[in-house]
Amino acid sequence: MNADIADLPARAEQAAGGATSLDEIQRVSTDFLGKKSALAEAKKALGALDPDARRSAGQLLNEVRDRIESLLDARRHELSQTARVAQLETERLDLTEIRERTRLGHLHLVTQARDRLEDLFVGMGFTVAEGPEIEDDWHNFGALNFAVGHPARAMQDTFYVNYGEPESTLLRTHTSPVQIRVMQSQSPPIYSIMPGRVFRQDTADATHMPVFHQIEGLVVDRGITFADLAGTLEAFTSAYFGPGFTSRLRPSYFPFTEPSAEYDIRRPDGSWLELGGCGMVHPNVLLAGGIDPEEYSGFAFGFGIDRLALMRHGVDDLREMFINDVRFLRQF
Ligand code: FA5
Repeated sequence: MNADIADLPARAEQAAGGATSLDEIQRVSTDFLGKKSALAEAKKALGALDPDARRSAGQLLNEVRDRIESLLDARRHELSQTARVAQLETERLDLTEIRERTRLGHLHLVTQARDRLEDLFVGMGFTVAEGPEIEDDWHNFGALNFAVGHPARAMQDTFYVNYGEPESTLLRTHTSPVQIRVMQSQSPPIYSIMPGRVFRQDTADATHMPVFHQIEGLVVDRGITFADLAGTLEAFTSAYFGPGFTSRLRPSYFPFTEPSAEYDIRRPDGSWLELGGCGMVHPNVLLAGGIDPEEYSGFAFGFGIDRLALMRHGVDDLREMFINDVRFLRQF
């Protein structure tokens, strides 16, 4: 019996080595240490031995059991480590893959254009001002020298808001009313730009939207002339569009500027597009803003931001920018 028993640890080690899971180790443990194991049988047989032989055989059995238990423990530990590594591996998240799937978007073309315009003019010493999108008739028309019933009002087909007297409250048709608010809130020198959203009953086509964006510019100081206006627009054109684009001023009419001009841009393909209006601030407008036209003069301009973005990126239809097809927007 002694030889068989002394052999048990080596056999148990071999069986444990072949086990590949904690369940299999449990089976090996039952085989070698359980009630029906050779060790248990040998223990039962101890009673038949004489006291001296029983003591030494008992000691051997205890040593064998301890060795088997510790080698099974060691193998259990090894297998649970391996299982943990395997579990970590299957639960691993590939974060690079997730980032790929949730690609970051970017600012809309018009917002990009607006930010860039602000940066350019702030760099030229202008401040940025804003006004309300819902305006009263006086700021949008009256203070800008549009006479009541004057056909010039029909140049900008207005959306009226059902508030107060009929046709007294409206969605602003241009950013020019912000000029009045700026003049009322500060005294010259004024060098400000006023970007914002405007509304007209225009049918959407390649160059028109019913909701669009303008950027207004207003300079009021002593001794401002038309040459300052032309020089500012020239500097702006080359800074914003870069080489290949030129601009021209074309005589025009706005009730709030005198003289007035249209500002057109020539695309690299040779075609022209009207981007905005400009002119010397009319004395009546300075007066409405609380400024003495005998002491100060100024110029103003108002450009369509959407059309600026259109030109800059070579898009040929304004509507493309607002359909919000990501395949289109992603290009910019
Ligand atoms: C004005 O709105 C004047 N307030 C501009 C101005 C300001 C003149 C200061 C003098 C001094 P106009 O209606 O032309 O002008 O519009 C100016 C620009 O807005 C146009 O040149 C064009 O670029 C843009 N625009 C006008 N209507 C639309 C539209 N429906 N969709 C997109 N852009 C438009």
